[in-house]
Amino acid sequence: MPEARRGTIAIEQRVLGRNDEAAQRNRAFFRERGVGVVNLVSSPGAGKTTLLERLLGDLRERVRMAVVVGDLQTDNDARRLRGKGARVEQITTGTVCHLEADMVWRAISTFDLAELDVLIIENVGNLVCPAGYDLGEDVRIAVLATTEGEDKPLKYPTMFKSAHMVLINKTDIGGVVGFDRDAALQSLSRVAPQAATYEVSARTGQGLARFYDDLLARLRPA
Ligand SMILES: Nc1nc2c(ncn2[C@@H]2O[C@H](COP(=O)(O)OP(=O)(O)O)[C@@H](O)[C@H]2O)c(=O)[nH]1
Ligand SMILES: [Mg+2]
Repeated sequence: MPEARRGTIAIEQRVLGRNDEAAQRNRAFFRERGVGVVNLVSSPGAGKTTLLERLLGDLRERVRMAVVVGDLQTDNDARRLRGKGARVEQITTGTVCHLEADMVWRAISTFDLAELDVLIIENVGNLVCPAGYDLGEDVRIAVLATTEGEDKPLKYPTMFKSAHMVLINKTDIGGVVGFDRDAALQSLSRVAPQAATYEVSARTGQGLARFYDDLLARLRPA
């Protein structure tokens, strides 16, 4: 292997190692305080914010929630999510294509965790970078929209392999865009057999009730 490439790999490993340490600190901190943490990942536009807009309303009587949302620029998503009873903090990453454990740590530094059951982190839209960055979450949810095509789990396996739950979103328009449901389910069972899969529409709410129950069960083990 060329010297320069070896050097790059060594730096990447150091960065990931530092992030893993910060993620372990986050995880211990949240566990001690009884806060369940979700890391929501997908490509841009798969429907993460739309899902959260609905979820915050649907679950507000059952759990006390807060959201940290990451984007390269703008606080558009935070503005969309405010006013639903949950505290919302936006992280703008500039040029960084994923959230890191330390960014989450800083974003929640003024949160009163005693008033919280669940923290949901909407990661930067990207099917590649966020996969390697543990944030200290309990549950990683990957969203795959029907509009992206059924082969994405095969093309971006690392993200799906690391997910506990996968949402196939935009099922309301799957027919129109020619989404091959069987092929998608097959891709997922090959690449991510560990993940529980849900077919949903964040637009209509279809399929979300079972997802909500399973998510809360994972976050608050009896
Ligand atoms: N038809 C349909 N559109 C959706 C659904 N979920 C999200 N969208 C649309 O997809 C676009 C991107 O959604 P957004 O929530 O911003 O995606 P994000 O980038 O993953 O946060 C918006 O125009 C949403 O209205 C869905 O279930 N069905
Ligand atoms: Mg969003």
